[in-house]
Amino acid sequence: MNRAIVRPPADTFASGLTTVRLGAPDVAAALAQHEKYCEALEACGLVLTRLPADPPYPDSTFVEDAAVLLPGLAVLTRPGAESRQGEVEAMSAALASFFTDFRTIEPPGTLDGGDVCEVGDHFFIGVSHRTNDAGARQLVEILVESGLASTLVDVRSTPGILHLKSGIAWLGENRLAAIEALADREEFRGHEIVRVPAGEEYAANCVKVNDALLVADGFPSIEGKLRGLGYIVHTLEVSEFRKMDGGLSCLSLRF
Ligand code: CIR
Repeated sequence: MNRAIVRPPADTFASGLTTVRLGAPDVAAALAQHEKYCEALEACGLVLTRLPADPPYPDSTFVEDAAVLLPGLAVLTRPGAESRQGEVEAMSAALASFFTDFRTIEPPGTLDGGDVCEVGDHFFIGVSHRTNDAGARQLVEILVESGLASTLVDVRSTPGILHLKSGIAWLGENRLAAIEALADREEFRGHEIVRVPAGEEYAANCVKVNDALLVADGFPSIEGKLRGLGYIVHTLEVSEFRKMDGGLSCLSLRF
């Protein structure tokens, strides 16, 4: 992985979608947190494409949801929230600098990138309140064409998570971080699970970038557990994005 696409929050950020009741985000603080996030990605060796803020789309800083990037192939999603579907056009234009081969998720399918968890050459695809069965199955077909296998994971009745990756993250090799509500799921059998302690669920959305692991700041148990496993952990404050149901992975498309 050597590149990432990011987009800062727009001044309309606070009017985006949210289900958590943590109050309105402070846009200036969100911008500062976003800048630190970008610097951390750069420190991990990534070259960033920094897209401009996109005020008509308050959730557009969560770039991960608009595309799924595979080796040599970009899949343009069809976000499950109608207010976000227009984000894909600008992402398609940005990706045209790096990809020539594109596929799209077509109606009635919906799919958010936040529901797609790459685990080496296997993919877990969350069926959620954003990604429907039709969208997930379209992605399965696209992955098959690329010689990649996948497993659907229905998270619609898992409380407290918007997307699959709100609750699990790939930590490299055969290892996943997972919240308790997902840790024992049949779909993950055969993987080593690092259980995210109750009360620290938000930190399950961590991001492995080359040798480093980006983890949300303020979750000392899971941070200690991950350091104990030998990870080089960089903690980042993302409180303002949390207020809008977003986490570390959603803020970049890495490839
Ligand atoms: C939304 O509800 O769509 C945004 N407020 C948050 C999206 C977070 N994205 C992600 O977890 N991949």
